[in-house]
Amino acid sequence: MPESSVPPVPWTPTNFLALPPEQAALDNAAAVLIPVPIDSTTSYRSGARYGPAAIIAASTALEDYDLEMGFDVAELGIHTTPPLEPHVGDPLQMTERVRDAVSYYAGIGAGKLTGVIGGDHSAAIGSALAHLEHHPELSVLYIDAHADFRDAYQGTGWGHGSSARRISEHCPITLVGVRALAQEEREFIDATGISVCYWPTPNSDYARDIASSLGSAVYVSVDLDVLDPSEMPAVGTPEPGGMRWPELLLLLRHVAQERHIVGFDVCELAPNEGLPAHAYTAAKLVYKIIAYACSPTY
Ligand SMILES: [Mn+2]
Repeated sequence: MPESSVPPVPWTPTNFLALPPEQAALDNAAAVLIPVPIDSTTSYRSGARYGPAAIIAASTALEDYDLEMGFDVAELGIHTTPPLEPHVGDPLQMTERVRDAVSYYAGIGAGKLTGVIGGDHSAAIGSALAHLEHHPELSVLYIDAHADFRDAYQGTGWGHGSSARRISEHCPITLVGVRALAQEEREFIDATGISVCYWPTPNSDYARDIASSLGSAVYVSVDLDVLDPSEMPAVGTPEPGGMRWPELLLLLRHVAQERHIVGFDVCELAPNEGLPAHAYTAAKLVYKIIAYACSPTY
């Protein structure tokens, strides 16, 4: 159909927040989102490959105005790229693909907040290492029910069970929310002095103490299974005793205020394992990270 014959009726954009072209254009966007629909390295319940599409669909129902922060998040400008094509032959090659894609957007101009929407948590490796290329002082805040510190798992060192371990080989990392790990992971973490905030924590100042463990530039990696399964059951490996929504937001807002969040990922939504509310919760988390990291007020 020739363009001139398209009727001038309203169309719904298919990007995050369903933004009109002027707010979704790359040039003016403060944030870039890259959907990474992979779940090849999932070990229990698969389906995270459907997470990015479900999060973007749910985001179209979010209010652009953020009541907590008091500004319109859409006005920041958010560019959503097409989904990255999975490489299912080799997790290392997928990691390199994610790194190449994220590095391109993270390297544009004065620096746009660049986020990955997963997909299983193996996407964190390539995304974090891409930001390290642009911020040598980077440290990583890794929020997950699991330590992801196996040297290799189910035949690969580039899957979701090894993400934090691979990242830690290149830059400082702080684990938050951990409540399930293998003995070998516990021994390695204790021996190497990796910073961990196990969950639940008796420390009421956890947000302040975690922020102070991080360097000036921070990459935030969120496995949604850090949330309690009562709030977020739509994940590959739901683990009881998790963080509550307000506890997670308190931490993220505090880190955004005290440090510079340069990139992030939100991973492991398996939408078919939950209700529409759970995709909506995941979309709201992406939205809140953008609001906190790009707030014009601090
Ligand atoms: Mn996990």
